[in-house]
Amino acid sequence: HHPHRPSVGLIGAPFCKGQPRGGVEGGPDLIRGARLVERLQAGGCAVKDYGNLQFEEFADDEPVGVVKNAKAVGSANQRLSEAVHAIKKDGHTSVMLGGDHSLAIGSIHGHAAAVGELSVVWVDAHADINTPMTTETGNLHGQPMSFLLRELRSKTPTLPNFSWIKPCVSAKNLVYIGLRDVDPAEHFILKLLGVKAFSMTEVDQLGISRVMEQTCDYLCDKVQKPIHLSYDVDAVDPSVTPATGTPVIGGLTYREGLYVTEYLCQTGRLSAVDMVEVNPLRGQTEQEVQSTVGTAVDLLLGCFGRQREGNHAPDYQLPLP
Ligand code: 4U7
Ligand code: MN
Ligand code: MN
Ligand code: MN
Repeated sequence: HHPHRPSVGLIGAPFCKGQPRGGVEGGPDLIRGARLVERLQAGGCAVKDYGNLQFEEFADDEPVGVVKNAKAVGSANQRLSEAVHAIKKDGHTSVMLGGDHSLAIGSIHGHAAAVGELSVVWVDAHADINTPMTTETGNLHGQPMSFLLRELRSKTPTLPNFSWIKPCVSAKNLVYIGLRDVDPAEHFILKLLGVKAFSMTEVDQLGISRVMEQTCDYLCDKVQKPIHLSYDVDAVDPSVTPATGTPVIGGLTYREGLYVTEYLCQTGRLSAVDMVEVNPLRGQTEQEVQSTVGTAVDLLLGCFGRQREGNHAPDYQLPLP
């Protein structure tokens, strides 16, 4: 492989209990089926596939207030956290294929356990920062950031199987891109903590290139922290990624979505990536599923050096006549 390209450690998390719709557990195998590994390798990346995690089932997973499936979500994320920790210790850039976005708890936790202080770029139509006290749906895929932020420690109860979680992200090290469906309590939290957020309004105002410039100016202080990119495919417009559980009109174009990944790649600090919320059962047609999965793969290739202008290996030699 090209020595300047990072090696990728791939982990599948076929998990759906952070939300009510079946199908999202099919994400990892579908994305692999679109030849992700082969295409990363063709681009010069070494890839180690750690396979799919298996998760414990709980017969007695009663709601805690309105919050659903806490035991299953807590346990799945503990396993994922250990897996991502191991992938980082093995020296790879971690790629977690979801599964629903509750999995960011384990992925970010395991990443932080391995590397220490990190920055999080959260690309999503949603802020996923409800606490178990503010959530209206009870779905844990709308809450992962509330368990990870140090500043929210005193605002989140300890759910069953969540006691292992240590909040490990500071509000000043978090940036949102693509927001357009934020609950009132979430909006309050973002303002309270002063979280940097580029909603679709800022994307319209500034254009995606200045959004990425400002994102990196904001995160890239003197200490060069590793970046965790948590990419929910519903950040991209549903005309491009329709096969997802909570589509919201007015999202990133394919080109804006891809630009985010290309820009973060060239910082050289991308250390872990989540690609979540691909749900084949939410596509109306085979074409809708293919468009969603194909976009997820393209976004991952963008994270690992694929350029739209083209690429060639450093040792490329023109064939002679
Ligand atoms: B996703 C929601 F109420 N905010 O809390 C909630 F609108 O991972 C949606 O970003 C959460 O897809 C969406 O359930 C979670 C709702
Ligand atoms: Mn999300
Ligand atoms: Mn979302
Ligand atoms: Mn969703």
